[in-house]
Amino acid sequence: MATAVNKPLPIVVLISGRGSNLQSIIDAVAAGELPVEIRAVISNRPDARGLQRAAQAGIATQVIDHNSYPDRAAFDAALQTTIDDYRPRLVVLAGFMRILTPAFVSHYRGQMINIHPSLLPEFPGLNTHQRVLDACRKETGATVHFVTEETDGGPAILQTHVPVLPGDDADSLAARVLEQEHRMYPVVIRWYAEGRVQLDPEGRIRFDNAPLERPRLLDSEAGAPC
Ligand code: NHR
Ligand code: GAR
Repeated sequence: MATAVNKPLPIVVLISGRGSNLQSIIDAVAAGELPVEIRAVISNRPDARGLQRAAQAGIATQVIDHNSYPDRAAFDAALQTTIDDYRPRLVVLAGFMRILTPAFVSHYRGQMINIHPSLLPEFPGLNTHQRVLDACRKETGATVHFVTEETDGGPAILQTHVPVLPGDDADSLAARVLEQEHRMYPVVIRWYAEGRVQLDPEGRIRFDNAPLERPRLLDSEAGAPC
């Protein structure tokens, strides 16, 4: 009898720029570590470098330029139509820089995740690393969360802590956090593909069929102390 093989999870990735998080997903799929099929990469910016990364990997690309639409609702409607043509089961925001309307978010409820470069709920929004430095924090990190109406306010699935070091500027701190982001996103997408993580109807996360009281931590899973 043939061995049963689960179908890969179809996903669409939304980007606005460099696309290094997209690359970490492409690389994990290519390495056989992530049971997903990236159906398309969509950018709101025509010049996003991530579009070249996608094309290089043989993935379909689309540009929905927000400047071509009169308002957020019209942009989101066009984005939604384009995404749904690919029939994804998960939408992945990877450095996507446009706040999404409640109508769009509710269409993908429990099926859209974001990675944000701070320990949410601290430092949501833009210019994160400079604000962490200005607040003299000794620690920052990154968070993968379900997307809800509240920007960067959805329930957190996975966090990683990263030290702020003497002499850091926003660029050096961003680079240290980004290294962890590149480990985190493939892990969470795999959990989702395996059905291990989901958003329940009350807006709480279930992980391995139990309520998740606090975000998982990547380093504790790697066996590090604390
Ligand atoms: N949309 C909703 N509804 N909920 C979230 O949690 C979202 C979201 C859209 C994007 C990513 C987020 C981040 O990780 C994200 C999460 C952009 C802005 C922003 O202010 C804020 C948060 C995030 C992304 N964008 C400006 C705007 O007016 C535009 C900035 C620009 O184009 O450079 O949309 O940090
Ligand atoms: C990443 O650090 C991501 O967490 C952050 O932007 C960078 C995108 O890099 N996202 C946001 O700040 C969203 N507002 P990438 O394009 O190389 O993946």
